[in-house]
Amino acid sequence: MSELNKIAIKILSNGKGILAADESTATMTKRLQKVNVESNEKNRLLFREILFSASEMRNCIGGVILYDETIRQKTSSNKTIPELINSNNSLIGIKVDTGAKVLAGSENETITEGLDGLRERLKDYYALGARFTKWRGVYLISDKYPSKLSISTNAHALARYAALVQEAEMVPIIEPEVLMDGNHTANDCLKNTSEIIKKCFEELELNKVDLKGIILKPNMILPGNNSSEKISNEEIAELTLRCLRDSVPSEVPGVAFLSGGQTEVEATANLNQINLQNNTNFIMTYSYGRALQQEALKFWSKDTNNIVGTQETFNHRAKMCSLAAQGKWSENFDKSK
Ligand code: 5MM
Repeated sequence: MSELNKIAIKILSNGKGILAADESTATMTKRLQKVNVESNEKNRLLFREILFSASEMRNCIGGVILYDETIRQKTSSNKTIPELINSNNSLIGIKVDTGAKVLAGSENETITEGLDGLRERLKDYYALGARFTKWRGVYLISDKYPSKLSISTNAHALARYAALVQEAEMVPIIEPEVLMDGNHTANDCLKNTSEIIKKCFEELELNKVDLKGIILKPNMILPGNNSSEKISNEEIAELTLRCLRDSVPSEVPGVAFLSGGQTEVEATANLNQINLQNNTNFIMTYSYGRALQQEALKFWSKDTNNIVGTQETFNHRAKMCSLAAQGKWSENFDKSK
């Protein structure tokens, strides 16, 4: 087993998943302002430190994705944030893209940037304790999109990123996120997501990326959030598994889904069903941002001194996700809370 494969398995196995706490300052500011908390360096650190010190980190979170600001911060007890996360037997991840920018040649689509100087930045992050990284390509579905240009340029960037990350001895998370925005059907989502993922793997292979040493972070296959189509958890699981079986090479150790704007319970129920129906060899787990954090953020915003209550809220959600990653979740566990 290669070192990179060992890292990927350690992050994803035993009912663990990933906490995506890599919101850039702009995104974190929006999330804090929505709950009437001032966004400053101290508050961003405070909320994240509360989550990273919660007791279920040890059982449920195999890795945390951080943003550049956070990986350099120190806790109230003068530990570095990487030391705090590592003390829970969880690994450090870092977002290394510099964001989705307007794609020249397309009116509404984006290309994710950050390749310039990446080799040097990776050395710095490794020295700070990072052992895995994240890069997110963003795709739209509509009558015109995704364009061939967006599919091809984002796959190329993801593959060049992944090759550099493995050269730096870290595991790259490949995140091609097909947004839920729009009125498309689940079948449109299936067709487009499959094409996008296949193109990513074509480029990854061309760039000689070791597929045993990556983690795929895709969206689930869902109807658009403005679509009138309603489908069951079983159908979502069936379509998502069909997509991954057809487009992901079998060497890939695991898939960690993004929550993509689903509610906490939807993201949990769908992951649970995917595990119940899983007919692939891939580990199927979570790399959730909002679906792990938003309940805790709402709770904390009402009383920022209530650390215990905020941690209990986070612990509950992490436990539900961990059960779902093992196909052991039931909605009664969420109702009885
Ligand atoms: C945590 O949010 C990340 C986005 O941050 P920026 O937009 O500020 O770069 C995002 O990449 C996230 O990791 C994934 O989309 C998964 O998050 P959700 O909330 O969809 O599970």
